[in-house]
Amino acid sequence: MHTWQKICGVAVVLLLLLPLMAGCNTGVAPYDPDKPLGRQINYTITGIDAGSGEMAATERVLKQYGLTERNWQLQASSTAAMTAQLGRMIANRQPIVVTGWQPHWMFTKYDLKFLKDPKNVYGSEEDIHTICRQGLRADEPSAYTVLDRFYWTPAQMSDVMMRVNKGASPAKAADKWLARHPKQVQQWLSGVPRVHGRKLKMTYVAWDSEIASSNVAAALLRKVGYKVVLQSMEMQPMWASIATKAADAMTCAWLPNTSSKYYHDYRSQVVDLGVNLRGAQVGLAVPKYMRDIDSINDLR
Ligand code: PBE
Repeated sequence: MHTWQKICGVAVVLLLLLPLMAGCNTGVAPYDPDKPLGRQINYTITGIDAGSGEMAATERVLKQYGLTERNWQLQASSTAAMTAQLGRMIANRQPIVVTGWQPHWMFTKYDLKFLKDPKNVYGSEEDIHTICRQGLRADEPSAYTVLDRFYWTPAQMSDVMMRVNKGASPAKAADKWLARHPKQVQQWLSGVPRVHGRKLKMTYVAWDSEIASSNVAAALLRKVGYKVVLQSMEMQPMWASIATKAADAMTCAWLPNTSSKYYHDYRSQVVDLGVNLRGAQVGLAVPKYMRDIDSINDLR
């Protein structure tokens, strides 16, 4: 190939790439209240892992609010990718709509608001439940008791999440949190017989909130003497792991709404240990500088 042919080739490739590169966020203009929001963000809601309950609920939102027929779409990614994109957009006051939830550090770190949901598709407040396998009570009474007692507040969960967001490893953040809350730990462990290196497996989905709760519960069980293995997976396999007794417990069931599909499917094969956190919430969220966008209806 002649040099000029190579130069032409490179030029053509660059020309083709330019519009793509512009589309990659830096080219998005800052939020403009005078333009329809859909056009500014390509009618796209930035989502999380496709298997999560909130993604399923958001698909229902798109239909029930007539957004699907207006070309709105939900883009699946992951918690990490969604929060990274949120951070980038906020740095430039660009528009973005995400699948948000609370407790989560995104609401601590950024000025966000949930969009009103007049049709109540997401449901109002959620509780998070601990679920264990059948037979755990008889096989591992100490673990059963501690998991049954485990209960904390949204502020406490946020505290652990924030530290992980700032770079602490989840296991360290959990240990430190327990060290700072000796009274609560004492209540959880009081009268529980110690064990010596018995194995326990917990499963979870890598949502930041559940990374925090699973690691704190695991750290607590280690204090009792258990060797706890934590394994992250998608939502359906997580429920199946408890139902089939491949795993012993998880702390990730958002009810009555977000996890309802799997709760319903597996209810008869698992044990519900009840609430470990009250007052959680899911919904679409936007930065507060998108002042005139207050309700899901405002996306239309
Ligand atoms: N979440 C966080 C989960 C439950 C916990 C809201 C991302 C979901 O299933 O959507």
